[in-house]
Amino acid sequence: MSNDIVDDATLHEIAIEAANCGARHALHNYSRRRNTLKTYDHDIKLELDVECQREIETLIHKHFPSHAIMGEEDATLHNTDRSKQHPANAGSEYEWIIDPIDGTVNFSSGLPMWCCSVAVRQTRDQSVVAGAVTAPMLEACYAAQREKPATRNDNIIHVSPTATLEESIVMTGMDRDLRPGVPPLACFSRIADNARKARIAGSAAVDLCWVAEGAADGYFEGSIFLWDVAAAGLIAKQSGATVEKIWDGSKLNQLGVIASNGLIHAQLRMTILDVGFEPQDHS
Ligand code: LIP
Repeated sequence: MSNDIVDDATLHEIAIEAANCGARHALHNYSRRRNTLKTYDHDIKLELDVECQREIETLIHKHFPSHAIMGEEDATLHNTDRSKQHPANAGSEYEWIIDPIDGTVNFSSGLPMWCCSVAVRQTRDQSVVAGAVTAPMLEACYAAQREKPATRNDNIIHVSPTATLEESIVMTGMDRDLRPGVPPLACFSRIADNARKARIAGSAAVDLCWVAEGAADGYFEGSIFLWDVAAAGLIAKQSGATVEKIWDGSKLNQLGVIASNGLIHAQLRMTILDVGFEPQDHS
C-alpha cells in the first residue's frame, strides 16, 4: 500500500473540482442528454454517464495518479455479486467514489434534480474523508470534509430544527429491491402516513444535501448504492445529521440508509423498521 497521506483540505478541494468538472461536462452536452447506451427495467445508462465519469477520472488521476477510483459506470449496475471483491483499491491509500450523474432519469428527461457526486475515502478503514455534490440546475455545490462544517456554495449549512416526524418532510426513493420479506411500497406508505410529507425527487445525493441544509428533515432508502450516498452522506453528517446504515444489500456496494436532522431520528427509524427491517449491527 502506498503511504502518500494527503491532507483533508486538498482532498476536499479536488473533490469539489472533480464534481464541478463532471457537472460542467453534463451541462455543456445537455442537448445529448437522451442518448442512451442501455435500458434496464426502470433505469437507463446514458452516453453522458460514461463520458462524465471519464472526465472526472482524468482530473483525479492528474492530481493523484496512484489513487483507486470506483465509479458507478464501472459496476454492472444490477448484476454485482456481493461475494466478489472489488479489486480496484488494492495498493492505494485512497479510493475515490464517483456517481457521474445521480438522478440519471431526471437529467435525461429535463428535470432539474440531478447532480455529480464525488467522494474520497481512506482504503484502510473505509472512512469518507471528503466529498462534493454539484447540482448545476439547482445552482448548488455542496461539500464537506471530516471535522469541518459542510457548505453550500461556500456558506455553512445546518440541518433543520424540526422536532417531530409529524412536522417533517422525508425524502425517499422507489425501492424495487427491498430486503426479502419487506413488502414493496410498505416503507413509503408508512412514511407518508406518519410524516407531514413523503417526497420522491429521484436523486439520493440531492435528497441528502437537502437534509444537510434543512430543506428536508429526513431521508430513507432501503436499497441504494454507495456511489449515490458516499459524498452526500458526509455532507449531511458534517451539517449535523444522523446518518445510519441499516443494512448491507445483497449486491456489492448496495446498502440501506436512514438519515435525519437527529431530532426525528428515533421516530423515523421506528416507523421504517416496524415494516420489517431488522437492522444489522453496524457499530
Ligand atoms: C438514483 C438514486 C435515486 C434512486 C434511483 C437511482 P442514479 O441513482 O439516486 O435516489 O431512487 O433508483 O438509483 O441511477 O440516477 O445514479
